[in-house]
Amino acid sequence: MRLSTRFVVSACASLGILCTALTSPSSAIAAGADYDGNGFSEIPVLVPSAGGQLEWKLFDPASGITTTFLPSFGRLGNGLIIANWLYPKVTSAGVLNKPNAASKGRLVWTIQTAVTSKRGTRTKTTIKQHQKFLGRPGETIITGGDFDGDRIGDAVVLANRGTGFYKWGLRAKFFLASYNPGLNVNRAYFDFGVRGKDIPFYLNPSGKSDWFAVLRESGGTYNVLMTQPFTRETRTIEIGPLADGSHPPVPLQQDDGSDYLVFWAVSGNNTNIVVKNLQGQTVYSTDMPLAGTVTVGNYGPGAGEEIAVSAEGRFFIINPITARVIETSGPVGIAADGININLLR
Ligand SMILES: [Ca+2]
Ligand SMILES: [Ca+2]
Ligand SMILES: [Ca+2]
Repeated sequence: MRLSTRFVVSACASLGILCTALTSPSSAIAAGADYDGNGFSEIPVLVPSAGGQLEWKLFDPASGITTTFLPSFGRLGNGLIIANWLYPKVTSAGVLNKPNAASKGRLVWTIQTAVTSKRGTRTKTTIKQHQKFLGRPGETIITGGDFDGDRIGDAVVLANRGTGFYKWGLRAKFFLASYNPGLNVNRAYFDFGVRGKDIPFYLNPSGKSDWFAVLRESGGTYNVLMTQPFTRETRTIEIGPLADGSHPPVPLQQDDGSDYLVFWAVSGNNTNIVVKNLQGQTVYSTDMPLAGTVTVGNYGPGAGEEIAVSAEGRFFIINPITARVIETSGPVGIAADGININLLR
């Protein structure tokens, strides 16, 4: 049984472009990626130029409308750090880059937020960019989670040192604190999960905050182990066997704020999707007729978040509660969402 890594986007190959480390997508307490704060998620679709720069388009699957969000931000080979870094309801675009001259060996975190204001009939959009340095090449960077429950995205670095456990370094209010001098970045470190064996991610089992989580294989079957870093509460879920090539699970938010887990695997020209509740029971499964990328967000009015499976501008939007599937078309590029697990070497 082999799990594929979710560190590298498979959509790159289908674009005919060599790309090494652009992160795979995947949402938690803050729904998917909501750039205008209206409660529904847009799908960021990153379109690489011949030179490798990325144009950020926003595809709204509910209306079918695509807008250009950022004409040029980041490039192929960057990681993605899309999260509600500054505002509880508005998502910032973000890229993670290798160290530069100023960063002293640390990874470079850059976010851009577009704030639109209306005065009379005129609309003005201001783009703000913020940059910070944290983590090193070879360390896993997890963004999109909200572990202290303030609805602002928290940064996590899994350090490459110490014992055989992942050392989770949590920085709550990571970007926000830079602009609020009175605000302390809450730093904390926790040993959790076996380094190099368990697959780290996060989920929200309570509706209150995200928990650290790992997927652990044992004799062909899987468990999810999770812990809340502040209360130290722990829980284990028996998942059972998974398909060959399964991607690590993606949290899918329900209306009460708690998550289901989405497992997915591409096999031939199909994407197989299995949704499990936190008792480990399968609540929905389907095969979509394209070899696609899976993203998660609140893409429509049906209960909870939806799953998008997309490739080459074809998008299937699936609500696992109502079992309703909608096919629509959008931009061709690399579809992303607000759960980003990065490993830059
Ligand atoms: Ca929106
Ligand atoms: Ca937070
Ligand atoms: Ca929905």
